[in-house]
Amino acid sequence: MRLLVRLSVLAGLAALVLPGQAAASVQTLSYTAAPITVTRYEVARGVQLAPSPKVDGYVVGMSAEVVDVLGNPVAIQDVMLHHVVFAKLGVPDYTCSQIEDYSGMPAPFQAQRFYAEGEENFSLALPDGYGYPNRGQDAWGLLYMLMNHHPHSMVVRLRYTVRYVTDEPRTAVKPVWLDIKNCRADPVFNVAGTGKRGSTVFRTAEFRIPEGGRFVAGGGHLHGGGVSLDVASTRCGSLFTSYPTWGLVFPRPVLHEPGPMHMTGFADTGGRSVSPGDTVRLTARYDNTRPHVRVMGIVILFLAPGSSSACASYSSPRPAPSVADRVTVELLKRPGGPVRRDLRGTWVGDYAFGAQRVSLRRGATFTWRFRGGAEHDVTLASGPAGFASPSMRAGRYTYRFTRPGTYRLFCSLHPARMTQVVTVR
Ligand SMILES: [Cu+2]
Repeated sequence: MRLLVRLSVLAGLAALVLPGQAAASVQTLSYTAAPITVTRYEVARGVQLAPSPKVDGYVVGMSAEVVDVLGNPVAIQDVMLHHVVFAKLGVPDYTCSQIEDYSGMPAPFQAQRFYAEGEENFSLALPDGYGYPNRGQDAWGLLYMLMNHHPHSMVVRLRYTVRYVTDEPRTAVKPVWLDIKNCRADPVFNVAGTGKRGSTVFRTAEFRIPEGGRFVAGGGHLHGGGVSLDVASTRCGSLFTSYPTWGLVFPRPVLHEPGPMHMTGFADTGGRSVSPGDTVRLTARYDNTRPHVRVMGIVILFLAPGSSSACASYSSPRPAPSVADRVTVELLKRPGGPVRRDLRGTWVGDYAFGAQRVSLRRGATFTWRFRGGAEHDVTLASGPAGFASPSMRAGRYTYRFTRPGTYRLFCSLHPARMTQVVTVR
């Protein structure tokens, strides 16, 4: 929901876009969004208007990257693209518009998510004959999250390529975004990582699709520790499974657990059948032998509405086995001050934790009270069990420490400034 609210801010600005010119059939259009400053070792999040094709046509492919002010690509070792989400402003999102409290929301609170990318470098390529319809007067917004791995600030821009068809009829597709919260919250969860060797955990979310047709393309997004993402329907079983490939060369210091360098997708002219009223179930599976915090499970599918065909056995090839680097997320700042024994809680203010060194008995409950102007969170960097609070300005978050050991904690948005260590004895 937060994503939609943020994008809605842009809807009022949509009138600023300028008309362009018509051109030949399949074009490769390149756009660059406004500069973004990412401060040292920190995360930049925000929304921007995204320049878009100014004639009617169809989007048939898309990709995005981070560039510097001169237009040169920026390596992940410098500034990492956590994610960017593109949405069409003022148009209802396919999934969100099905939830009960959505129709009552004012029109600006509507934006249709149609493309997203992260560390896995997903590029959209619809199969021949299909396209995502776009009108010249449509306005796009983008929501970004970037992370700077350097001890100095950097200014970067998002550059994206749109493959666009203008004078050729295409079968229109609708983007269907599925995640483990399906519009009810930020799609983030935490894996404790306390299971036996080889154990996994999964989260599911179900969506009742209001119309039939065929999914003709899709891609997935998992974080570090991800095993698979599956989309299945009650009628046909598995429609698509996305698998990660590991091996990103990651910068030091490690500020978060590396994500996959690739996730498998599909593009399938024949499509994968759904019927009106089918329950589509998303399952995000993660390793449970180590903690994995603030992880996601997202699939974006492209639906060609129409009559549904018979079920088939849909293939989702697994990539060659690969292994992720076992990294330990470091604390960039050593927690200071006296060790406070058996505290019940502390405050989280702007760029500091109240008590930075805490010793607790096993089984103790601890509460963080958030206050201040900026959003913060408490997130496990390393320790016996994974947990993290939502990012928030106000409110409280409570966790019960049931496993002894040393919990190194930080604010995932300000890892160089906000750290805490909790020793559980
Ligand atoms: Cu913070």
